[in-house]
Amino acid sequence: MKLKRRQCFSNIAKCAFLLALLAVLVLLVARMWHPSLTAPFGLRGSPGTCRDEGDHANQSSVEEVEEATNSHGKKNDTITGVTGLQEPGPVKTTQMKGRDFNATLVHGLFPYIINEPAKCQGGRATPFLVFIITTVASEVEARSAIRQTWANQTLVPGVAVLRLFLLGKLGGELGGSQQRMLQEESAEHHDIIQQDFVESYNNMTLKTLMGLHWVARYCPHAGYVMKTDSDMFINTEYLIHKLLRPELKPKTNYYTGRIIEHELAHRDKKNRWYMSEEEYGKAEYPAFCSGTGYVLSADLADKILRVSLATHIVHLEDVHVGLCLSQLGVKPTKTSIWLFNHYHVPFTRCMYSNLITSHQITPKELLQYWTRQQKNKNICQRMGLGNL
Ligand SMILES: *[C@@H]1O[C@H](CO)[C@@H](O)[C@H](O)[C@H]1NC(C)=O
Ligand SMILES: *[C@@H]1O[C@H](CO)[C@@H](O)[C@H](O)[C@H]1NC(C)=O
Ligand SMILES: *[C@@H]1O[C@H](CO)[C@@H](O)[C@H](O)[C@H]1NC(C)=O
Ligand SMILES: *[C@@H]1O[C@H](CO)[C@@H](O)[C@H](O)[C@H]1NC(C)=O
Ligand SMILES: CC(=O)N[C@H]1CO[C@H](CO)[C@@H](O)[C@@H]1O
Repeated sequence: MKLKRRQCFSNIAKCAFLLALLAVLVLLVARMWHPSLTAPFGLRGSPGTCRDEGDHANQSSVEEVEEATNSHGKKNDTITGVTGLQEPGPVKTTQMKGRDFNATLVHGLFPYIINEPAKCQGGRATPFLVFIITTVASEVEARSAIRQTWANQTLVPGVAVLRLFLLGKLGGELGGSQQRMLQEESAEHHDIIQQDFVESYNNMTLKTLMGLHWVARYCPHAGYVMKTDSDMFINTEYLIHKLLRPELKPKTNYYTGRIIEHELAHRDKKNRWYMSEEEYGKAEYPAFCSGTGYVLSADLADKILRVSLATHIVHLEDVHVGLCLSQLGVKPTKTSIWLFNHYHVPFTRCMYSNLITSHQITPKELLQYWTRQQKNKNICQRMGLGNL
């Protein structure tokens, strides 16, 4: 009797598990064919989003918002929620012509306020992978969670990983006190770099270029660079062992991530991704990888910087990097559609063992997901879900 009941329960459990798996599969497949079907994945959480969904009859449709969310992986309300960040205003095109080219290559576009010039020569092996992570001073909790999880520099045995958080500078009184805290955090962790430009959404490209300058100048022999944000889950082991593979000769001119193709420049001033014709004249962007997480072979850091200096800087950082690379003739490399996700993938330990990025992750979620995924990663690999 006892045995029977247990059997019965275990059958129910099996059934439920299979059904759940099936449901997830169906959703994923549906998403692939018709992204808007599963909009809630991309549009979870924040109050701003609910409002969008509530009266979207007269606003941008959920599909439009989702599409916008997907194209760059950021909702238009995320940035205004961040304390101290200036809201997007009119963008002044940052002209690079007329700058001292050589001096800029050496010193960076702006003076460093916090730098870690010797971090790459720390005595350990040449870094295989450098994470450059955009963040703002107030995101203390996110940086702490990231240090303990995917950007742990000693996570992968035998593979040297470096982590750098990228920051601009906040003005005002709040900026002053945050700056002091940031200096302390930097003294403790040695993983922060900051340049003297205004911390704002419009200056996101300057942040990425700071990270690329750091790699080109202080760590030119690194293998790869991954640019990502502070609200991401990254499966570092998958990225290193299954995609980049340290046992192979490092690639050059390599660029990959969530590829966005045939994206039109938004000409509506109210759009979060508004792009004036002065800033970018053509209708369509060349293929680029979503700024939520893209990987470059480290040789591209210097090349992108040089192209940026020779032309001008477009304020959408992922578009800018894509533009520079298209000028260099470097096309994004296609990978499995499941690896780089610019939306929040619903958590299952096996799903997260077989992806590289998932977006809109709170620090609390990151710690939870990480612990659960790490405990189960070997089981999930054996289940052979790697090709999903
Ligand atoms: C910049 O450096 C290159 C090579 O090092 C040199 O040929 C060139 O004259 C320099 N340009 C200026 C403006 O200093
Ligand atoms: C980083 O990972 C190593 C190996 O798993 C672990 O021993 C260490 O505690 C981790 N560091 C942090 C800051 O969590
Ligand atoms: C950065 O952004 C602010 C606000 O959007 C702008 O005023 C400033 O000119 C930008 N550039 C620099 C170098 O700070
Ligand atoms: C976000 O979108 C809403 C409506 O879709 C708009 O009113 C608001 O100005 C936008 N905010 C930003 C920062 O672009
Ligand atoms: C309140 C609001 O946003 N109203 C707008 C609804 O849409 C029409 C047509 O696009 C606009 O003219 C209204 O201003």
